[in-house]
Amino acid sequence: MNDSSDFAAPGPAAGYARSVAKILVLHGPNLNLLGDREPEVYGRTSLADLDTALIRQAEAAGDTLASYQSNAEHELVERVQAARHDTTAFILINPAAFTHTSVALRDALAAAALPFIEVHLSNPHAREPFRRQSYFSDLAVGVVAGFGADSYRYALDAAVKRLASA
Ligand code: CA2
Repeated sequence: MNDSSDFAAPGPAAGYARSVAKILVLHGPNLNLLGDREPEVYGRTSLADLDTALIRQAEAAGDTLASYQSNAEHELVERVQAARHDTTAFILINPAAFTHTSVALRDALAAAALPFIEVHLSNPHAREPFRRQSYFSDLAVGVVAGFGADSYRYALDAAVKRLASA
């Protein structure tokens, strides 16, 4: 489990007419290894550096962002359940291997009824056939895949825009 600091204080862009939105980023199993193993597939950015960049990006847009990584399915389910009650407005999730296996995490997101974007570093459709099945894509607002760490950046940009127009 790897919890970022609680929702950070709003950045300089805060104070505009719309309210500050809380965005939660969830990282699934083995993503704690980012930057350390298989850089040819998953890139050289560490999870800590990725989260720091996302927090800065969210704050620059006047929102706040917290992240959570776990290798355990039930911990991710519990974090999604908690998001129902902690004023999270939007979720970015890379379910990692649970993308292709987890009905439990899918059900948790459906029950939370919070908008979410499914994010992948690699393009699962260009890999082994078993990665083409996702338990999340049909519930997601959108899917961003194949751009390495930039996949998260693009997804956060889309989330911020959607929250601003909500
Ligand atoms: O491309 C993605 O983001 C994936 O969600 C990554 C998962 C994989 O099972 C999905 O099919 C696609 C695997 C995450 C493993 O993360 C590692 C990171 C660094 C080194 C080794 C594994």
